[in-house]
Amino acid sequence: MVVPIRACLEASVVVVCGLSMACDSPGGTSGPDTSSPDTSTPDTSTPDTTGSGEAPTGFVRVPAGVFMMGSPSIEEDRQDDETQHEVRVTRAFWLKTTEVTQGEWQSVMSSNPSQFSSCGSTCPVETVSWEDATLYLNATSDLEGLERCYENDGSFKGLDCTGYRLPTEAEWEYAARAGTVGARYGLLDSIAWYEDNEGTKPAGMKAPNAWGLHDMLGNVWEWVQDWYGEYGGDASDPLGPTTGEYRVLRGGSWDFAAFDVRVANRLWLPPDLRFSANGFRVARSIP
Ligand SMILES: [Ca+2]
Ligand SMILES: [Ca+2]
Repeated sequence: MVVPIRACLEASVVVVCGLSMACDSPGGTSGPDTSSPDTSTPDTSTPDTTGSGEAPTGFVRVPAGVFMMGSPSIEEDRQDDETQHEVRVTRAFWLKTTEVTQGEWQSVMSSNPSQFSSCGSTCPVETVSWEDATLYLNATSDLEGLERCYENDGSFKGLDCTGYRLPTEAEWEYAARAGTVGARYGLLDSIAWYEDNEGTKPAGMKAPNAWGLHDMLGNVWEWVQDWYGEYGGDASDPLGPTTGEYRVLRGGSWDFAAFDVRVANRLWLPPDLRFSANGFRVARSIP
């Protein structure tokens, strides 16, 4: 019996699969999406009047809005934990246009944990855990005199914190979609580094989505704020489960097959796990 990578992803052996890259694509079922992306516009019935500050360098303002989180039952390669539900993002926020790079990490943390350090300073930092990411975020807030968004025990202060933080899972998917409703926000080969690469690539080389965000799909998986769990149904500004064992990652990466490189796809790993396909992206609530 052939065990598709999906089965690996759904089981706790995901780490083994990822580290060894022993799980191959089931083959023939998941070629790149060559259909035109759906570019329907988001629901604008709720005027976005939140947050008017100027975005930090390298960030874009993601407007408030409403979207369908998760994937429709007809979406090819969807998985059971992608139950569609309506999410209202009631406050605009800032999101970095690229993954955090090795150079950015080095300048704040005076180290570079990346396996692919030879890729260079513009490549995404990887081999960082969720916990490592929060240390970087607090350190970055300190450098700019901003409030730390993570307590010493790693707990999150919430969306009122005005320092640097991870995007929530809902914010991440909303931003990745940028108003689109399909599996991807563009043609996969145009927007993402995914399977069959030998490592990471410089951030920002592939085409961005409609909101100017690069590599939301591919290059490195991106840790998001939330604990992993079943979706709780329609919600406003959801933060995910209050506790858990695993943190969520989004977007797929350089070594994952096309069917895992979808905006609704969810991966979950222990918050202290470091792996060469995992990085993150920075968000900030707008003061
Ligand atoms: Ca990415
Ligand atoms: Ca998944």
